[in-house]
Amino acid sequence: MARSKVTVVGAGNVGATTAQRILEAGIADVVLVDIVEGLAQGKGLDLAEAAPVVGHDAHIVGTNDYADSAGSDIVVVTSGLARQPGMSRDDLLAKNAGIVRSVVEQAVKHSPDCILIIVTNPLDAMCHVALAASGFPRQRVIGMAGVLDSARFRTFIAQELGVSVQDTHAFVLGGHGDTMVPLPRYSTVAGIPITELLSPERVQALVDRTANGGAEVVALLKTGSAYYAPAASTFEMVEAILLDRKRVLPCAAYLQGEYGVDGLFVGVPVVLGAGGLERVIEIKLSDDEQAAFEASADSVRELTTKL
Ligand code: NAI
Ligand code: 2OP
Repeated sequence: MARSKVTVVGAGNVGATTAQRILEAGIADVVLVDIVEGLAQGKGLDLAEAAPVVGHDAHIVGTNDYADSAGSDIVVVTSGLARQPGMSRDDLLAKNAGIVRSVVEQAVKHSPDCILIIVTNPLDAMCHVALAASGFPRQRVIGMAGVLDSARFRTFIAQELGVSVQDTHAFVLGGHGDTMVPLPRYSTVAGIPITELLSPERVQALVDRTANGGAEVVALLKTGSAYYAPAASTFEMVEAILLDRKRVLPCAAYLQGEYGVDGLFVGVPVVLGAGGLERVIEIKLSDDEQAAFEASADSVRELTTKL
């Protein structure tokens, strides 16, 4: 059976690390595309030369030409500018919208049946750009943010309680921004809500740290933003789709009435499988949670209006 094919656009930190994870899992051949001459080719060659040591047979091509990406099952879009210290995700809006639009137009020309996973920030707004530029149904345009935000929440819960990250589950809804909505009630350690295990003050501290998780890494790195956890999160979505795992993951999805929101990308739990976004899962929110979710949706709407 032929291996699946995944194109990763943007051979920067997130893109190249995502390519590495896909290759090392051996689940797809990867085409790495960048606009900078030689960058994707150089990283592609380097990744290919790691294969004998790692022991996988997946192929990697680095290129500036979308023709090489033809027939991809998934196209991951990471191209764009990353946040610098003091720069909000929203500052990136205009520049990255132009990049995402042109990348998606070129990619879907060669892979009309692909599933698009958008990573470029500001995430929810870039998903709108990709949906419009591709003309795809919502099942095939999905944004990566919730997996990352939940992973951060899980890390902090595990560190706080001295338990394995494996036994933590966390729920984060809303846009990928400062208004994201971590849901402590649905965040658990081996099924026990963290609200039973931690004081309200400690829960709030972890929630705040999660909402600022991206900025915390930017402030430390000073020259860019996080990429190991973002790449691992993107990989989890790629794997769920390629292996038709029906994983329930928080993703940016184009809502059509769910959670009382229509015509907007917002982070919600979805089922990811071979069909892409196969189902949106609606959970009952308390009045406070619904209000926070709506405030987060409003901030996404504000950005998309600027587009
Ligand atoms: P990076 O600067 O390391 O890589 C971006 C790459 O995109 C560069 O290699 C650049 O040459 C390339 N690029 C720019 N314009 C292009 C075009 N028109 N066509 C093809 N390639 C082009 O940045 P990094 O750290 O990889 O981040 C990438 C994006 O992902 C940023 O917008 C960042 O904010 C976002 N991000 C989103 C996350 C999320 O949770 N959704 C998490 C982490 C990053
Ligand atoms: C992050 O959350 C920058 O959105 C990126 O790390």
